[in-house]
Amino acid sequence: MYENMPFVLYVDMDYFYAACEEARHKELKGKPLVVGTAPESEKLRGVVQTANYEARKYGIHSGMPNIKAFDLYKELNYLHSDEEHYEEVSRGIMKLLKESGRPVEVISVDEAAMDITGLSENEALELAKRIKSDILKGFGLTCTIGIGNGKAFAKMASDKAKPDGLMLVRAQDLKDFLKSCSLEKLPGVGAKTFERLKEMHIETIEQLAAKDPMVLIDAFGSAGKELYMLANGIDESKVVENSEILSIGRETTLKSPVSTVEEAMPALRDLTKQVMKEVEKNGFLFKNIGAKVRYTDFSISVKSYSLHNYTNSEDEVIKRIVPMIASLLKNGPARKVGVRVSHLIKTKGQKKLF
Ligand code: DCP
Ligand code: MG
Ligand code: MG
Repeated sequence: MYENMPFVLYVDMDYFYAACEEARHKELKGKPLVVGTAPESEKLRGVVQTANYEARKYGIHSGMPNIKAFDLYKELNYLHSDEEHYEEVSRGIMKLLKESGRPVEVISVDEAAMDITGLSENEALELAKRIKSDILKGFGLTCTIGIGNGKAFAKMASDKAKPDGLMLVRAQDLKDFLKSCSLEKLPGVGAKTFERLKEMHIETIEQLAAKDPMVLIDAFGSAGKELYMLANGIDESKVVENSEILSIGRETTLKSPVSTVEEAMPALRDLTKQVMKEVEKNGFLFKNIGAKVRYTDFSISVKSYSLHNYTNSEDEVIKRIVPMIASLLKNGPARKVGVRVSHLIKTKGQKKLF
């Protein structure tokens, strides 16, 4: 069974947004730091996007309201998130990984899987150490690398070894490794699935592995089969090479909060133009259009629309973005709006198609 599972090296950056900030604000290194959604002047109103490990010691974590984080630790250092900067750093890291010449799948802004099938375990460990040291030298950032047979298990190893870690799960140790991980660490087990499984009296990966797969398929459809396979140490999904740019987005703070899409139109047109400029520069086509608003209470909502065909049409973006923003504004006035395109493919040399 292992011959169908790629040997995978999985990189996940440590406390990524906050680490990017520490790298350019050296005075913050070693002090508890949170990066969050609200500007510094209104920091009690937003949400924690990530916390460095010093702040995590106080129980602060992603998704927690800032006000709670400051309750847990009053002297907390706080910075407003600068996602464009983190995306730029991310692209640099992904480029570095691709320089290995091996297939790299960019999974998220701070995660990537590399297919290292054919390498011995020792060669894989050597490569991982080199990558860790190159990322540290090049960007002043630490990461954790997991290595294993299958993307899912390499990712779980990286989770387990955090921060600044390196962990190889040998094929013969995979079953024991899975036993040592809690159920919610299995890729595909989100909060909802976790609750459903609990109702079915499945609380460990071992219990999931022993379940009749038909029962899981009845409850979760094809995702049930996937869960059963993963729990039994089988992950045949391939590392699919892609661009280091997963999406292109721009957002802007409005001069005053807007309640209707008409008021937001000048900003939306401008943002769309900026996004399209970047799309053209890279020779991309896209298939997904996303709208984002940040409300006056600093909560964020997003919506996205998937097209049937790839495009690079500005009109198409405007046509889809307007109803999405209008619908988001029904929940209240916004002080920030954003436009993003994703599911990108490269069409080098191709001009406008539509
Ligand atoms: N992020 C966010 N909102 C969340 C979770 C994450 O904006 N609720 C952003 C900030 C993170 C980045 O995504 O820095 C990467 O997410 P990870 O889950 O990989 O978490 P970190 O890299 O911050 O920490 P870790 O060291 O646990 O990987
Ligand atoms: Mg991370
Ligand atoms: Mg991550």
